[in-house]
Amino acid sequence: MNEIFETIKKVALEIDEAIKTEDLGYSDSANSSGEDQLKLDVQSDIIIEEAFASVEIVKDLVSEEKEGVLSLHKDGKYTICYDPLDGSSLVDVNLSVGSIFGIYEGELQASNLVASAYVVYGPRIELVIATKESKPKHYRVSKGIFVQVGEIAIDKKGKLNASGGTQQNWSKTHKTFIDSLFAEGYRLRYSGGMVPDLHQILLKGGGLFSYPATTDKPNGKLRQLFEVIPFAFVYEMAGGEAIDDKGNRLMQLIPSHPHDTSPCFFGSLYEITKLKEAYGV
Ligand code: P6P
Repeated sequence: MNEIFETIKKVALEIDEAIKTEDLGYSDSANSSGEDQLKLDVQSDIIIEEAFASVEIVKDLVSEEKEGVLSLHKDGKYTICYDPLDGSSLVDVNLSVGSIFGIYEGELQASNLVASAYVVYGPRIELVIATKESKPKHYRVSKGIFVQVGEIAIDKKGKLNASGGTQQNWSKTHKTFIDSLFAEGYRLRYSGGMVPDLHQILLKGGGLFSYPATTDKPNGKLRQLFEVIPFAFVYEMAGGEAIDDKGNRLMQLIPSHPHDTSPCFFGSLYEITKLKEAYGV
């Protein structure tokens, strides 16, 4: 699997370069979720697809930016589901964005995730790789090289509250719960970029990231295979929890379509326990 991680490092540097130099305009297409595609979305997707085309252990690719499954090597072992540039619309206001990778072996479902990784493109390029062997490993680019700077362990209780979705479309239960955290002194930290928002909670003492079911998105907004499940694995391996609005572990998800979404909550033990009480699950 190390060849996959080295390829992720390679594409991260190329995508970061594209972010800094490419046209920020919109392409004339939309992705499978009906979202307008930035030229950067398409460019990042091409960078990843071309890089993995030469990695023979990769059987298939599933991209947020493409419908269906792209077959690469029939004798390959792993399927990589990825969001090439999550939050790309934030680039034109110079906020951090990211790439997310889920590495699956067998059927595309959470129980078959064998590793995940994400890259944060911000003031520094950072990479987190989660496997079953250890706490997630945290890397930072120094002079063009990814250097490990530590392992990630989330505190049992935090102070950050990243509350996603349009508030007027939240359920009363969710609104009451989120307000109860603020009443306890939690601080709002939400940029609209899943990758930096979740990275911040992991590194800054814990808390809660929530993207609930809403009236406009009753199954949530975030995609199971290449956003929700990869981060659920990172959070669980860091000692946190990751559940849906029924209290089920996100690591039990079985998508019926590659672009299925799920309500999702990622966080420290205290906040997830409090959420289960509030939701009665
Ligand atoms: P909202 C970015 O478009 C994204 O997919 C995630 O990165 C982010 O967490 C979410 O959507 C933000 O959605 O509805 O809160 O603006």
